[in-house]
Amino acid sequence: MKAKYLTTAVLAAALCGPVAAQAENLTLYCTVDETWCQQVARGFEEETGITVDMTRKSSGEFYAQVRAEASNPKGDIWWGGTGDPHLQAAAEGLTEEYVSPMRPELHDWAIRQAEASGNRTIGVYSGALGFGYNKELLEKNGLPVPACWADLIKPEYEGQIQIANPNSSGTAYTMLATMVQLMGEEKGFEYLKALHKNVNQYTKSGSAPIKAAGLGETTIGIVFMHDAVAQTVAGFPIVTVAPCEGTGYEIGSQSIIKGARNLESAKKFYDWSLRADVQSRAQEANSFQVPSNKAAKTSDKAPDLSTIKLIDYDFKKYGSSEERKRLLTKWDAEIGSQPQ
Ligand code: S7P
Repeated sequence: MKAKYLTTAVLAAALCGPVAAQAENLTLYCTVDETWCQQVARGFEEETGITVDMTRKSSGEFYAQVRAEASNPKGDIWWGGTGDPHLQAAAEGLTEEYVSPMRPELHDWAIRQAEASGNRTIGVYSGALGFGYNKELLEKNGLPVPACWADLIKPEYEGQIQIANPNSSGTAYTMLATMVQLMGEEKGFEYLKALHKNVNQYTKSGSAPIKAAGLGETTIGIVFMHDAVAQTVAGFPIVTVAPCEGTGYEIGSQSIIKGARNLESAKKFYDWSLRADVQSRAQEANSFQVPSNKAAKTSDKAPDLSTIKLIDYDFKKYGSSEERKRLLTKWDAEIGSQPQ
């Protein structure tokens, strides 16, 4: 009888062949420029054989999506985007704790981001906020060259400026938090109200305003300086400005989503993206942020953060759930909803 069962089992194995290894997958929520998102998704896939399903959205949009999906997570890792919404997600328990073995290779600013979040996020790159202008349009419209934040609220720039909406965009939230820190809350909001008169459009994505400036659809775009440099490198007549009063900056971050279905793949991607050789390739995707791995190559086109007047940006405070919600609600009520 026993022999008969064995024979049946051997026959079944012969008919079905070896048990197929289960395919590994990763659902990647990506918040940098599309070209860089594609580069990391395909690069990781090629190196590991893990199939990557990547979607690109802005920082505030993915924060809202991760929150909405919390009871049934669909994403595994949220990679890139300004640090503030990653910190907010960490504080709200939407992301997993993870201590990467890559940490000793990283700059202190990247590790501080991890420490501020109870190890639920970590710095991948850094970049300063500023603006860029289309020098041909500026000349054509007979406008003076802007050098400071104060210039952007002058009446001659009415309708000439684009910036994103801080609810969807991490770049624009960095601008909002920067003004509050640079000028104090009252004066910062007065400044944003004055700027409102000169804004022709609040876009969804943070880098859209400088892409529009490159195409001649607006004269000035308030963006991260590396996004303005990317347009110059792509051949558009864009000049990048580090505002004379000083400026804020971002620690672009990554987080593993709480309840990730492909947790091991997410950890592999997390460690992989912190590698020096992987980060050195960002410039090939026309992305000029400063990498968090100390041995990664920073492009000579990247804005040199050591020569830019940077404020002492309080990431913990402006990435906290209460402060981010409070400032965004105030911006909606006092600026976004107001006629221009
Ligand atoms: O384009 C790169 C970059 O500026 O985009 C990220 C940004 O947060 C995503 O766009 P949103 O402003 O639309 O959220 C930055 O982290 C990154 O440097």
